[in-house]
Amino acid sequence: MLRIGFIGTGGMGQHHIENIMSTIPGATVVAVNDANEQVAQQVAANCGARYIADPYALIRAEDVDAVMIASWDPTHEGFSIAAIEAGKYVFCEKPLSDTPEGCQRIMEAEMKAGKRLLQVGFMRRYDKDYRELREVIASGTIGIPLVIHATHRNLAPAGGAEITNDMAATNSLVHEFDVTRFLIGGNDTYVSAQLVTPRPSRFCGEGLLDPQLVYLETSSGIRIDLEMYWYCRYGYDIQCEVVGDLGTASLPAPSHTVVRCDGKNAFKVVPTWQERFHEAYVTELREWIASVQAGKIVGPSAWDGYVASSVAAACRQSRLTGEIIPIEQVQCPEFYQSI
Ligand code: ISE
Repeated sequence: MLRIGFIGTGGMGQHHIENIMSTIPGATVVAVNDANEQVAQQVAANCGARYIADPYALIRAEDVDAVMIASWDPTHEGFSIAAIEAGKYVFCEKPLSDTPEGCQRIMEAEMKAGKRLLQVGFMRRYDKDYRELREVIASGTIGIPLVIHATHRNLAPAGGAEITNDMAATNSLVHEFDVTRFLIGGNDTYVSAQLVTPRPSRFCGEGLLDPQLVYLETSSGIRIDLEMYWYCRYGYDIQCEVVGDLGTASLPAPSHTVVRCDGKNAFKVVPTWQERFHEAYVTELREWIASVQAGKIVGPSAWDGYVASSVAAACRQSRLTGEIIPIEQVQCPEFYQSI
C-alpha cells in the first residue's frame, strides 16, 4: 500500500484525494496539509488521514512514502524541492513552477538525487482522446502537421480565485504548451511566442485581459494558435484541431445526449475541468502510483514542466513588449534525455 501525504486540499486536491480513496486500491492518503486549516481538517476527517500543520513536517513524516502537491501555484517549487531532498517520490500539479528558473532549481535537486522522483500533473497526456489524436498524427494519416488551433475556455476561475494576467499562460495555457508537444512528438521545439489581446470581456473585472491569444512557432515550422478565455461563461470547453497536408484531425467534444426541444438541438457543456477530464485524472493517478511502486517514474518530467514554463515566460514578455519573443531554453540535460 502506497502511503501518500497530500499538500493542498482545495478543489483539485479534493478531487485527487477522492479518486485515490475510491478507485485506486494500491494507495491511501495518510496525511494532509493546507494553508486553510479548517478545510484541511475537514478533508482529513473525511478520508481518515491526519492533519499536519507544517507542510515540511508532512514531507518528512516516516509514514509518508510519496507526496502529492496541489497547493497554490507559487508554493510548488519549494515543496517539490523539499520532497526530492527528503528522497520522496513527488507528484506536483502544474505549473511545476511559475518561472523557468524555478523549474531549473527543481531539475538540479532531482539530478543531485540521482534518479527521477518527480512527475508533473499534465493530465491531458492521459486523456484517451488526446492519446488517440496523437496516434492519428503519428500514423501519418493526415500527413505532416502544419497548423494547430486550440481553444481553452473556463466558465470562470475556480471558486472565484483571484487571477492575474500572467496566469492565462502560467496556470492554464501550460496545458496547451505541454500537450501540443505531446501530440507532435519527435524533436520539434518551440522557437517563438507572441501574446496579443482583444478588447477585454465586460465580465472579467478591472485590469484583467481576457481573452488572450498566443501564437507559437516550432523549429520545424508548425504554427500554433491558442485562445485562453477565463470567463467564457457557458462552460469548460477545450478544443484542438491539427491541420496536416493530407487532412485534419480534431479532439472530439465529450459525448452527451443530444436534446431537441424548444426549437433547439443541444448537448451539455460540462462546467469544470474535473468533470471534463475525470477519466484522465484517474488514469494519471493509476499510472503514477504503479510507476512509484515499480520504482521507475515515466510520466511528465521536470524537463516537461520547464519547457512549458519557458513558453509562459516568453508570453509574459510578449504581453509587456508587444513583440514576438524568441523562446530561450537551456540544453536538455542528459538525465532527462533518456526518459
Ligand atoms: C486549472 O488550474 C487547471 O489545471 C485546468 O485544467 C485548466 O483548464 C484551468 O484553466 C486552470 O485554471
